[in-house]
Amino acid sequence: MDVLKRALSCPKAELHVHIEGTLEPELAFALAQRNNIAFPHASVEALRAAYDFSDLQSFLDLYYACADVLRTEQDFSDLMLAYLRRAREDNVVHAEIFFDPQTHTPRGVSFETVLKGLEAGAAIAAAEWGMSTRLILCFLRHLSEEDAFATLELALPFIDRIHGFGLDSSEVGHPPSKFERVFAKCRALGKPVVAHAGEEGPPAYIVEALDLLKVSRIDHGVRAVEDAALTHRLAHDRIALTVCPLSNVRLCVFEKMELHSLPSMLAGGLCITINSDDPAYFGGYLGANIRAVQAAFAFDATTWREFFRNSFDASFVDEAQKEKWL
Ligand code: ES4
Ligand code: ZN
Repeated sequence: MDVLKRALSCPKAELHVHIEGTLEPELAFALAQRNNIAFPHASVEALRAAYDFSDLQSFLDLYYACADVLRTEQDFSDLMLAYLRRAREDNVVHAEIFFDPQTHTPRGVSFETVLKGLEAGAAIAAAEWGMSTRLILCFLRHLSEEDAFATLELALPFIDRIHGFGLDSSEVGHPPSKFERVFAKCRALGKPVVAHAGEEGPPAYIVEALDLLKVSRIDHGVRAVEDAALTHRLAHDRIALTVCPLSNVRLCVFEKMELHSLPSMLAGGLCITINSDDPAYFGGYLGANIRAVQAAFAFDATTWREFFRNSFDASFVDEAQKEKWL
């Protein structure tokens, strides 16, 4: 079997996927109709044609607007189940999935509705296909510290059902330091924390995420290689980086896949995992990311094995479960 086929068929974990970013245009239109919402796009094709982004913000504007069709527990359940059904085709056996409560609660959709719906979809995938999932609550960094604290309060009644916390949305101008106190509280609850850093933001934001937020993984981190001391530190401490190659190209972090920093990251000895981020918006799920990376870099079988081993190793499941997968 060739390297690509083996990489695609290998069991793997996905550690960086936003559930709201798995909303396919077809489902968005179906939910708009079901919920009697006037959706501001003429057709599925017209919506897809709008997926032409110039940077992170141009994507986020559309991503938050589309999320408005998600209203009921059933909607969130359908969204989760659709993602897991699709991820399974790429041999994902475990997924640690981000959700953004602040995208929903200001619209009058309760925290409980979001959480229960996502859990219902995940429960079906667990029963039907044996898929394993964890939910990671992400704070929107363009909003205030106060807003993040209020969201954490909303989560407290359900805290046993939330595995960890993350930080996403517009990076530049919203450094990790803004959320130092929020993350201290999350860690005091005994939860692992992660943060998007070094996607569009500078390597200094990765340093802040490590030093101030005390994250156990860095989401993206593709700009880490601009700082040799940071690269050495990440490699030495085996901090996993959840890299999302198609996302980085679609959001113009790199002009084309051939210019992605993955080879430099590998040369720097970094612990890399490959992920899909917002697969409905960026041209594909994990399998498509693997194909695009392989077309650009033709990595060998050992490198791919290492990426998938890293995905289990860096996951938040207990050691006994890891042993079964590794
Ligand atoms: C995101 Cl690609 C990306 N970056 C930051 N925040 C996000 N939320 C959803 N996708
Ligand atoms: Zn992301």
